[in-house]
Amino acid sequence: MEMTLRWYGSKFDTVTLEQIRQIPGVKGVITTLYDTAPGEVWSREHIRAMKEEVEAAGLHISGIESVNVHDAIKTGSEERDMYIDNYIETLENLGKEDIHLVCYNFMPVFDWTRTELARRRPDGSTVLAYTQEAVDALNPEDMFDSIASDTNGTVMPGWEPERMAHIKELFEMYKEIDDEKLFENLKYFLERIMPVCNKYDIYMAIHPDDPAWSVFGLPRIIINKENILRMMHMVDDVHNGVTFCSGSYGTNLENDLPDMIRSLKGRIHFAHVRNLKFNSPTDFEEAAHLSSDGSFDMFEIMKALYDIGFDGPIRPDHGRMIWGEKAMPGYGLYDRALGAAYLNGLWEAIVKEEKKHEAE
Ligand code: DNO
Repeated sequence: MEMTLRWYGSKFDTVTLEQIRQIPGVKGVITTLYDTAPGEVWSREHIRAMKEEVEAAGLHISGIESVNVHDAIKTGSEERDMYIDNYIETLENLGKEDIHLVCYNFMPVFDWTRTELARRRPDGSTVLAYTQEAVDALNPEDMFDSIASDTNGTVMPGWEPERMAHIKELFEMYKEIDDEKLFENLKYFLERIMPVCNKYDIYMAIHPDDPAWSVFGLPRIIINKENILRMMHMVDDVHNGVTFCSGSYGTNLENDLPDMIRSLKGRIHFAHVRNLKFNSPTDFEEAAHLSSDGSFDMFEIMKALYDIGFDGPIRPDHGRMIWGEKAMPGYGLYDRALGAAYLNGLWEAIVKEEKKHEAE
């Protein structure tokens, strides 16, 4: 595996490339052209400029998170082919710039959903949190207002104001879309992009729905082992792969994370590893990466990744806000750096232990 950190670009991120470079073991960043809208073609010049900036700081681009998929593609509307053509052009330009990993999601309307961006934990840190009761009491527009008022002045991915201005229209577009239709539209999209992925060896890595169930009555399909295996089989190409995100699949306590990882051998191209603390099955908050701070066994997650021979980029995921840092909720420097160091430690121990066994 390769340890990386997500970075939103110098115009948007409070964390600098120079800081990222000093996190032990981190040489790669996962980044994006944050000021492009879903559906827009990414020009080669823009991609190259981003690459040069990262490389000038002594790092490299390990992958893109995300190239977002336009709602016309997700809903299968008349305009979808035009937007898929644009997506293909973006993939071509990324391939020509030697970028081979693209994370994306197929979530209707909202990307990830949380009901609090700064819940205080007993140690004084603040974290993102979710309660189903709070979602049930909100309508989707209020949800956006509550997120927007709590972002430390940053723009949260998936909650861009331009996008949320159209929320009613977006809901209208999904009126006829159920899980089956969404699967069909995903298949159509993947079948059209696979040739370009094969040509440039680009690994597509779908991000799970977060939380891993339906919110506001919208369909959600990338939520469990059964569905994700269905997706792998329906377009059976190694370039059709997965971002294994422990914090997203883990929202549903019925998901056995190490077992899911093992069942996806060869198809996990990117991993987000973080921990959650459950107060009840429908109330969880994000925790430090350390197993004992939350509800997951992080050793078992890393061990499963090791066992399947995972060699792609991995990144610590959302961190807590600690030590007075002001940053995009979940994406400060300090706690993610602690997370990277901890995950590197687990990995080193697993590798050395396994090598010792092999030598015996
Ligand atoms: C949130 C992230 C998501 C993720 C997208 C991938 O912090 O995990 O926004 O990047 O769903 O397309």
